[in-house]
Amino acid sequence: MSEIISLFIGQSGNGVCTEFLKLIAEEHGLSENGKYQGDQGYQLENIQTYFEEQSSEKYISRSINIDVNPTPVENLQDSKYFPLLNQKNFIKPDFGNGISFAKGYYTHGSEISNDVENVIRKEVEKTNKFQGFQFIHSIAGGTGSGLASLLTEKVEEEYKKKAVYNYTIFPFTDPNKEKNLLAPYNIVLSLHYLIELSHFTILLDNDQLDYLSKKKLQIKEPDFNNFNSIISRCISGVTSSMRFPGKLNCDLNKICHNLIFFPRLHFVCPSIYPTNWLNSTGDEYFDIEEFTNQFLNSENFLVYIDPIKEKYFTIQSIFRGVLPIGSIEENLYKIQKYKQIQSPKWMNSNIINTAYSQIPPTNQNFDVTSLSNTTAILPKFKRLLNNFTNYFKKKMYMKNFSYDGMEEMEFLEAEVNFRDLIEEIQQQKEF
Ligand SMILES: Nc1nc2c(ncn2[C@@H]2O[C@H](COP(=O)(O)OP(=O)(O)OP(=O)(O)O)[C@@H](O)[C@H]2O)c(=O)[nH]1
Ligand SMILES: [Mg+2]
Repeated sequence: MSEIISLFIGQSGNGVCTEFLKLIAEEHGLSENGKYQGDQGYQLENIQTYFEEQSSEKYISRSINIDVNPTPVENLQDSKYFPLLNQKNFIKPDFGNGISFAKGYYTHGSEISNDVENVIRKEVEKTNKFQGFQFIHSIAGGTGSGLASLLTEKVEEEYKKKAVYNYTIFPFTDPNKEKNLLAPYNIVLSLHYLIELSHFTILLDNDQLDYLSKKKLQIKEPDFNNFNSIISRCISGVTSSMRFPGKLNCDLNKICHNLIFFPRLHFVCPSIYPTNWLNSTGDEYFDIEEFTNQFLNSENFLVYIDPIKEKYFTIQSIFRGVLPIGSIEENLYKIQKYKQIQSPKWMNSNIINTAYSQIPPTNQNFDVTSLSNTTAILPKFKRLLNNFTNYFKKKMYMKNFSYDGMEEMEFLEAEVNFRDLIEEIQQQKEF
């Protein structure tokens, strides 16, 4: 039993919270009021991962909900599963939106970080075998960028050796769909912190979530709830093998160990399959080869990438359901042997790690969530750096940051650090 504390930050983070809670409550057999009503022993075995038992078979989630504009946290009340949230862990002062990284990190951060740290400490004290923190946030706005960076820094300092990982949402590429003009700065300033502090960062983007909702889930006009339910399925998939019985189970530290060779190169691209799960139980036609190849298919990624000519450092795949493990392993072996995926020359031949949970997601027979550490992220990173540099060389909107005490030097450092990271990944691609 090892517990994970979730920090949902800003509008996006709290948006994901609703969908995530619904999903994991169902998986563990909890009613809307947190009462256990399931009938499968495995549901309770590791329920402690995300839930605390308050009284006999009554549970509450290990979550902390934070925003400086109280509306997203207050909107959680609309969720059927609201009673499962710990309202003592709501931090929702009314400062208006953050907008800039500087407000989130400095101005609002200094006002509320003590309160948040106290709440975190109390949550950690209630654990027996604490494994780490999962942050869920976007990095386009001020709160999800600045405040989430500050809190990532605080927990990394205080809880050394515990896993610190971030589910990080990138905005739409189309500037007309992104209301926050400061997003190009907020994104790179956050990445500067995530490079140094996050143990692994799982990249998500709204362009690709929109694509998946339309093409795979056949939703004509998807909204954030649809995006957030896809994200939640990924989070649940990542931790499924530590929550449910199976083979080769792995906890967060093991996933991190399997995926990350160079501490700075920890930005991983998630994929899930089947991605059309709303319309299918996934059992109409099951071809093991087709199934195991799916993590190479760019259509199943939750971040827009084109992995075809790219290199993979490592892949962690977590399979769910009663599956022919021998055939899967054999097929993965063939994929590597016949070089269907390329990796840097220094890598050993086995770059795909697997974990198996016998329990599939609710209403589904099988599923696989994969995390790929790949150079395919380069075009996206280069574009983000370019957007930042275009702004910065003209010193656009700098007053929004200097007003909250941020100096130009910090922008320069962030730019250099992010450029270095891109070069480090590029070098690996050429190896
Ligand atoms: N996937 C997803 N994206 C969202 C959601 N809500 C907002 N976004 C996107 O996230 C970005 C803005 O981030 P927000 O989470 O609204 O910002 P914030 O962290 O609250 O920061 P401030 O409001 O500036 O203080 C924009 O690109 C939005 O399109 C959501 O529920 N899910
Ligand atoms: Mg906000």
